[in-house]
Amino acid sequence: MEKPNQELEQLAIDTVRILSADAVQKANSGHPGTAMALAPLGHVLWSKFLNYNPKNPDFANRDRFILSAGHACMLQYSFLHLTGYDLSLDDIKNFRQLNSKTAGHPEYGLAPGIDVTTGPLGQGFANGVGFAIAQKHLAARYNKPGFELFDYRIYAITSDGDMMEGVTSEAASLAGHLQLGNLIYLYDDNHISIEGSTDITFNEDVSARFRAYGWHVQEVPDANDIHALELALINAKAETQKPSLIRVRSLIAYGSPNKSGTAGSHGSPLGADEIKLVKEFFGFDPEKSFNIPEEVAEYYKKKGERGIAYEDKWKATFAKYKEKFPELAAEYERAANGDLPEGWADKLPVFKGSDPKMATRQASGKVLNAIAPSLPNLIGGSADLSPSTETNLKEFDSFTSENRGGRNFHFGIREHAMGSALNGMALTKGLLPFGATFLMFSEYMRPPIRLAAIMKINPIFVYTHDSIGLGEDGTTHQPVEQLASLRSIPNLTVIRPADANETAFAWKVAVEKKGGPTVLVFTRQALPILDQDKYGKASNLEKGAYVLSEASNTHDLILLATGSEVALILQAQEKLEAEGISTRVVSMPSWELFEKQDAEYKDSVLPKANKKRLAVEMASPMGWHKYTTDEGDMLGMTTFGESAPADDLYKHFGFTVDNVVNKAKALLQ
Ligand SMILES: Cc1ncc(C[n+]2csc(CCOP(=O)(O)OP(=O)(O)O)c2C)c(N)n1
Repeated sequence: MEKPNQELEQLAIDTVRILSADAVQKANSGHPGTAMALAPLGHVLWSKFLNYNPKNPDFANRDRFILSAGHACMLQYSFLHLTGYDLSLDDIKNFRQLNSKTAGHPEYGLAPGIDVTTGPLGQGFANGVGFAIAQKHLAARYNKPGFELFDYRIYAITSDGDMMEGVTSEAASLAGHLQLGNLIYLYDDNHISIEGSTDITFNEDVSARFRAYGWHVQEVPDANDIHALELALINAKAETQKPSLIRVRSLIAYGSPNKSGTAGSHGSPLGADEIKLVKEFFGFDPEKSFNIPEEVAEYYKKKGERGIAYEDKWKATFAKYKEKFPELAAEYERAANGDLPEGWADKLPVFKGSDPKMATRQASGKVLNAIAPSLPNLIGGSADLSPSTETNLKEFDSFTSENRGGRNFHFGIREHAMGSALNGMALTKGLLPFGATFLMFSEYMRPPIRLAAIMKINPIFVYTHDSIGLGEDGTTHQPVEQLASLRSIPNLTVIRPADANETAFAWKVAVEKKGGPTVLVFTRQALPILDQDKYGKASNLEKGAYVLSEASNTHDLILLATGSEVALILQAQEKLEAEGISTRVVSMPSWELFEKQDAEYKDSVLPKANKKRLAVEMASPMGWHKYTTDEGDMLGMTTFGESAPADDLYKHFGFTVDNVVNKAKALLQ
C-alpha cells in the first residue's frame, strides 16, 4: 500500500540526507552537512521542477542544474542515482575513490547528469550566466512560432561561499543587466562556512544586493518547508524578465543532534556514533547503512522516468521542425555534433608578403570577420576591449536584453565572469564561444581557463597586447610570466602566431579544436607579413613548430622564436649569414601542438644532433630549456617591463638584431 504522499516525500527526503551522510562516512571524507540540509530542496527540484531524462543526460532541452556549492555533491549524486541515471549504489559507495564516477566535487564528463564541473566557489554561479546566455541565443536563432525547441531554464544551488566570491558579483551584475529571466538560483543561507559563523566576515544584505543587480528575490525562511520552496519556484518560473534568487534559510546537518548548525558538519564525516543518532532522529534503523526504502526508490525512479516522455515529445517537435525548417535544423544538428560547415576554412584570408605590416590582433579581426558569416555558431565578445582586441563581428548585432540573436557580447569589465560565462556557453552544444581581453588580464580569468581545460571543453580565449611590445602602458600591462604559466596548464593549447598568415591558421586550429580550450595570443604592434613564397608555409602552424627559413648550409645553430620575435630572428639569420654563420630559423607558435607531433617530425625540426639553439621570446624563459638544451640559450624577460615606447624597450631589454647575433655567436664559441 502506498503511503500518503506527504509521508512518502518526507521519507524520501530523509533517505537522501542519510544516504549522503553514509557516503561521506564511508569515504571518511567529504561534506555531509549541506547535502543533509538541502535534501528537501533537492527533492522539490528533482521530483517537481527539473526537466531531465536520466536515460539521455545530454538531452538538448533539459533544464540545466548547477551545484555551485560543489562540495555538497553527495546531494546531487544521491538524486542522480535515485532518479535513474547510470550511477549505481556502488558508485555512491565509492564516493571520492580512485576511478569512481563520484569524485570529491562534481565533474563534468565523469558522472552522467553533471552539467558542469564545480568546486571552486563562485564558478558555478557564473557558469550559469553563460548557460542562460546560451539558452537565450539558441532560442533566438532556432525557435519558431509553435516550435519552442529551446525553452529550458538554468537552476543552481549556491552557498554563502558563492555569495562571497567576487566572480559572483560580476556575473550577477551581468545577468541582471541582460535580464536573464531563465536563471533560477537557490541560495543556501545557512550562516555557516569553514571558520564558523559567517557573521565573522559576511554581514551584508544579500537580498538587497541582488535586488540592486536587477534580480527578482524571494526568501524562504525554512529549508524544510517544501510547500514554501515550491511556491517560490513557481514564482521564479513566472518571472521571465529578471533572474531569480531564492534565498533559503537552512540549518546545516539538519537532523544531527550534536553537529547541526555547526561548522564541524561542513567538511568532515559526522562520525559513526553521530550517524546512528541521525538515523534514530529520522526513524531509520541505526545499524543499516546505504538503506534506500523500496517505496523511495520507486518514487524517484518514476520521477526520472517522466523524462523519457518529455524528451520524446521534444523529439517529435524537432522532427516536424526539421520538415519545416530543414536548413536551420541541419545547421543546429551539425553544430551540436561539433561539426563545421563544409568549406568554412576556404574563407580564411591569405595575406601577401608585400602587404603593409599588420599587428596579429588586426589580422585576427580580419580573420574573424571573414569566417563569422560561414560559422553561425561562432559567438563572442570582450571585456570592454573590442576595439583594442579587434574582436567585433562587424556584420552582426550585439547580444542584448532586447536582441538575443546578437553575436557580439559586451561582457563589461568583468574578465573573470566572462571566462566563466564562456565555459557555460561552451558547455551548451551548438555554440562556439570566444572572449577577449589583454594577455595581462588573463590573470583575472585563470580559474575558468583551468576549469575549461579540466572539462575538456572548447572556448577560445583571445589575448592581445602580448608583450613589452605594447609599449607605453608600461609594467602593469606588459605580460611577462603569463605565457609560461598558461603553458603549464594541462590540456590547454596556447598559440602565439608570428604574422597575419599564421594568425589565420591559429584561428583554424582553435575553431576545429576538440577536447580542450585554446588561447590565442596576438600582438598590439604591427609585424611584417612573412612571404609565403620565400619562407615555410604558415599552414605548418598546425604542427606547432616548423622550419621557417632553412640554413643555406648545414646549420651551425637553430634560432627559435614565437610571435613577434620571429621577424627579429629572421633578420638575425641574414646578418649571421653575412658573417658566414649558417642558421636555421624555426617558428614555434605552439609548444602543445608541437608536442603532439611524432618523434620523426620533431627531430626534423629540432634535430637531436644539433643542440646549439637560441630561443627568443619577450616573456619568461621558464620552460624553454627543454627546447634550447644545455648547449643553447634563451633571450627572454627576467624582470618586469617598463613604461616607454616599444622601440626603446626592445633596446633596453636586448631584443635587437645585434643582441641576437651576439648571443648566437657566443653560443658557437
Ligand atoms: C574559490 C574557493 N575558495 C575556497 C574553497 C574552499 N571551501 C570549500 S567549502 C568552503 C566554505 C563554504 O561555505 P559555504 O559556501 O557556506 O558552504 P556550506 O558551509 O554552507 O556548505 C570553502 C572555503 C573553495 N572550494 N573554492
